[in-house]
Amino acid sequence: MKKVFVEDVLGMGEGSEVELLGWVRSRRVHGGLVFIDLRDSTGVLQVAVKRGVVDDESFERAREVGREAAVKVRGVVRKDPRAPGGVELQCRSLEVVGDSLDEFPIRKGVGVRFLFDHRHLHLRSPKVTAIMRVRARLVESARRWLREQGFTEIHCPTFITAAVEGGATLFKLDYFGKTAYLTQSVQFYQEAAIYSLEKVYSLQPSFRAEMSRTRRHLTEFWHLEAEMAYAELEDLMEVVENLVHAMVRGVHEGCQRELRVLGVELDPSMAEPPYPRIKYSEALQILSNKGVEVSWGDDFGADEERVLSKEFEKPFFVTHYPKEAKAFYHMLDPEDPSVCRNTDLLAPGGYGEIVGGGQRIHDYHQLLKRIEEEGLDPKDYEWYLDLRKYGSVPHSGFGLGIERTIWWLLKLPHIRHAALFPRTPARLYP
Ligand code: NSS
Repeated sequence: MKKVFVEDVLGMGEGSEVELLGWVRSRRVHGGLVFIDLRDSTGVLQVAVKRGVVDDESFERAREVGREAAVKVRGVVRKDPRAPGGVELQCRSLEVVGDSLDEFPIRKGVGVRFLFDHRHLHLRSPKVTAIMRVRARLVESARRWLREQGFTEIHCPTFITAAVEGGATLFKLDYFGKTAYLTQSVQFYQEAAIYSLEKVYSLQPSFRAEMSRTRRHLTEFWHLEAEMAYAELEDLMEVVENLVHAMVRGVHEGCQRELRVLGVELDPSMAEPPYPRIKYSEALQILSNKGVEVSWGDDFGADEERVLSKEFEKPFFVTHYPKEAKAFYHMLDPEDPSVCRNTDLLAPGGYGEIVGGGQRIHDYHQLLKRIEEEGLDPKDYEWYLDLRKYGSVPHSGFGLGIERTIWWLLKLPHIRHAALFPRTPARLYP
């Protein structure tokens, strides 16, 4: 008999005979009748095991089987309005493929810390499964869109020797007696690659040694970054808004079932371009009107971004941050060199930054000056400076946090729910 999935069974006619392989999500015994909720990668199905209908061994196995044991079930499909999904499987035989040796530790009512201590088992929950499916679809949609726009995917190193986003958040490690770090962003490697490939993107982990215990920080996150030759800030914003829209549409089209499981209503029109564009100075004004004072020159933290982004219905760009708020590589605005031609994309409704990027300094002398002004050693950035010596062109790029984006789209209580095995200052296990 051909193995079928729960999803297939839900669409089958009365009387079909099937064999399913799955796990026992729960089991209820009512005298001569045992109900098993059978879970596989596609959903949950109620299986009714009745004494007399199945052989005695199968009935005993069903009565005794532990939660999360793996089982093989043969049976007949019956429509039953009382069953979840309107369909029930009437069991003909049940075999245990892999029993549960102990009581499955995940139970209703255990706390969040317990769930993440047992993340390796928690992953079996239909909600986590749904989040991981959304994540896969989100990434797939991004890749497809970037490929269609002529971007080439590249893969960059993780061991590095100098900071991209400031020394304070570098993870330091010993590299055969030399000091090395884990990358915060592959941006500089992408900047090297645009001189041959012109439009590139990467999707790989970035690392930040940030002790911030917020709902939106991980120490390891998946970073979707892209870089384009001959692109200025305005071109970049267009790419970002169209990409985000394509990602949201992809999830909406491909994940209806998952969104239902998660109880999330996703309206792709809220991500339809164009997105509002405001300058940092205007953002300060909005914040001030809301009673939040930020001194000129300070970057926004989680609190400021929460207040600011509650004022918007769509994602929105904040541009032209003061140079002291941002990294040295940002191009200064020729009309007002106290600010950069950079942008952050903030998600509405209190979520805040999901993308950071902008136009890069492409002039050798200006870049050298900014490195020196920031007190950095030009020797550490020799190869990066070299790129400005040979046919340098205006260029721009950005980085989008995959977990941040999922956190926003699915309205998760904390970013850690968006990662299979999250890494935060307090969590390195499992
Ligand atoms: O620091 S960023 O704002 N910008 C960069 O790293 C640039 N070098 C990217 C580029 O232009 N190629 O980080 C970009 C995004 C940010 O908007 C977040 O969505 C995400 O990366 N990010 C994080 N996600 C989770 N946890 C942490 N700690 C984190 N830091 C950044």
